[in-house]
Amino acid sequence: MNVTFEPDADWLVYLANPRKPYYVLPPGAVDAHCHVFGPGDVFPYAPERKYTPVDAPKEKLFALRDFLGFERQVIVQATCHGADNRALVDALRAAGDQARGVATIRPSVSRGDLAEMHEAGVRGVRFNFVRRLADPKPDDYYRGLVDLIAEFGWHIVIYFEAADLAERWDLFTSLPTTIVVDHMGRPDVTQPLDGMSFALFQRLMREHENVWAKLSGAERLSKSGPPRYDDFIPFARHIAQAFPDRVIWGTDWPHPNMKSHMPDEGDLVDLLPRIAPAEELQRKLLVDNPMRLYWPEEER
Ligand code: 0GY
Repeated sequence: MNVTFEPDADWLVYLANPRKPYYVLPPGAVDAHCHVFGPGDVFPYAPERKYTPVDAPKEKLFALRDFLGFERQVIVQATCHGADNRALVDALRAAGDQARGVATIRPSVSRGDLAEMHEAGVRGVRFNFVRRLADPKPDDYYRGLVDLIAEFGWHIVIYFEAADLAERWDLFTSLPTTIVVDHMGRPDVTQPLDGMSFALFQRLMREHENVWAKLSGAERLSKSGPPRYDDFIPFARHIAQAFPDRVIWGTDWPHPNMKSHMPDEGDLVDLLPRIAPAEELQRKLLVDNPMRLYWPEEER
């Protein structure tokens, strides 16, 4: 029997008709952070989820890709699906070579499941330390998962609150793969760029060449708000200029758990030339870097 899910009462739904961005994306641009939700009656939301969204199916995601001018997408397993990656795998199979994925796994995952996900286009796992999204586990739990993915050459995406970086420092700095930090480690953008918290994140990147940053999340982190998200820009630009070969960017569609407003993806894409003013930097952020990580030469 199919189950119907009632979305959270305060759930904000993605815009049906975002505006066309003024900024023209470079050929081959990759949206390196987006999600699919359900549909819940086909791919049920996980019993342990912390929120129930409005469905955001693959067809809408692909239409947004084409509308904005992206060529490829990296679809990241959302916590509302727990470690049931069926909706992700379904979207990856439908997108073919135009998408890669980042999964969530548990220690009980079988080698066969991992191989199937790899074949569908999964190239990484996500460790989520944000308490309102997932229950945190001891470091050894994550180390066990690292062993499981080793033979597939997958990398690790980590999502955490800035305040929690110090506590997980030893774990993060001992992970053996490329590490991609979601939304730049969620800095408090009302603080100065050289404030203690963001300084620690910059140290993480400076001292560990395997650490990359996703310069996404303007709509989540900004206090000044849309459409320009002015307070977010210096943080993203600073990281882009300091680590031009280790930054990627994504829309974060369909923007789970937004409470203040629902962003227009046209506005988000138009932040890109402000984050990366030079054309060469834009190409690295949007094409060269995500391609190296998700579509390496040997797979093209
Ligand atoms: C994001 C951010 C959030 C949610 C998730 O997987 C998720 O549920 O990542 C959030 O609520 O901050 O990147 O989508």
